[in-house]
Amino acid sequence: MSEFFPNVSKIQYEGPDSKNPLAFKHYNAEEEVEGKSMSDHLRFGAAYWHCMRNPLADPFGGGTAQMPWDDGSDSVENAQKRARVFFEFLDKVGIDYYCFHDRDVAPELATLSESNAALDAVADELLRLQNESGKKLLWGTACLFAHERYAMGAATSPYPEVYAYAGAQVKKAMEVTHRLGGEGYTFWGGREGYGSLINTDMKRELDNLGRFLHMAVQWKKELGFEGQFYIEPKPKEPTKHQYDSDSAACLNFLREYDLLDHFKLNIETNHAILAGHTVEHDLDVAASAGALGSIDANAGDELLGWDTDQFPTSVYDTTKIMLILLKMGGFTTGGLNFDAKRRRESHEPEDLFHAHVGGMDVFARGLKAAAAIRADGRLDEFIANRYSGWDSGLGAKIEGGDASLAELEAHALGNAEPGVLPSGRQEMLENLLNDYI
Ligand code: XLS
Ligand code: NI
Ligand code: NI
Repeated sequence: MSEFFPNVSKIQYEGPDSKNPLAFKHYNAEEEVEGKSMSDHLRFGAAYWHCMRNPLADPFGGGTAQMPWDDGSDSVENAQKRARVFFEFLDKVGIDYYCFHDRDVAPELATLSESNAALDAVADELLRLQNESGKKLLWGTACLFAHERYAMGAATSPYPEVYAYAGAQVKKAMEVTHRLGGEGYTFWGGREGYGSLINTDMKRELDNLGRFLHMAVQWKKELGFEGQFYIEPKPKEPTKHQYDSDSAACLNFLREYDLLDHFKLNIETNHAILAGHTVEHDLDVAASAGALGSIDANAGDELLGWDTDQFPTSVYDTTKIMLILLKMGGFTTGGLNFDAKRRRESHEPEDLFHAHVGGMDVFARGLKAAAAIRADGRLDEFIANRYSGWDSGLGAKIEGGDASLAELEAHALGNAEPGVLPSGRQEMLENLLNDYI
């Protein structure tokens, strides 16, 4: 069998003292943390679009990525070959899951039926590769943003013909995801938003988006697809204002359109930051609503300020993410999908490995640090103490829902000023975190 990455062998765990750049120093798939293996905690996924299709272009220059296996054509054979390259990559890097868009894995051809047929043919090859390797599909999705027909939106387009095309694409992408045993299906509304309100009927667009997602729920039942639906928030880019701008906006939309029972959120680190939040904020908002489903693991660049989709490298960030995940009890259907691309300068196939190995190691460190912080217990204890006033007396009465403003007034009138409050100890707790990082 010919190898597409002849210079890279299967990545092994060599421990923290290893100097081998293509070895794990911290990610040891079988090692148990809090009674579960690292691979079960982290459920890593690789993004087909970035690994196999991203040419690494930027606004000032074309792609640099070396893809010697790719003949650049729109043929089904070329697409199937790419799938084989991808599965060799998954095998060598030790990632169990992957995610794709319909148009990453298969070409968009002259008509919808030709595109569907190509997608089916590539799905056959993906299924064969999955069966051979044991790799699994974390989630599938439809690309409803690249083609010019979607320039003004897909499920929020002013034009019903475009809406229908988007519906057809989602129907097919869900069917293929189901056929491949996908554990989830993601909706990312790349063009669902607006550039200017001056030409936009926002209420109508949102109502139509709600209808679209209800149709997807209906089709899911008909298909017998039991995977989890996700919505992925992002505040801007490509549109100026995207409807799914952050966790809170998504949750509000899902509640308003009676869809909350059917969806969870797929939170992407860099998108949360673009929304003006930390990723832990958006994760916490989703988790508090019982709707944290999956994570698109990447990082942004504070000095650039767009969706740079970099690989995660900060142990501090991954520790905070893992603290939230462990507190939630871990993923069920979701995982940590590296929705990240190499820099334009990292154009060699080998760089794909360096990028993912680093991302996996930094999450393993975050997992170990978070578990150690939880075992130490002082952070949780501090927070529990800080809010302990709510556990009895006045606090418990308020939280029990039986207090009125008149009672609060009576309490405040009958008691002295709350006085000097205990310190929030932010710096002490930040130091505690750093003790484990
Ligand atoms: C783009 C999004 C996209 C989704 C899938 O910014 O992150 O890659 O994850 O459509
Ligand atoms: Ni994403
Ligand atoms: Ni992104």
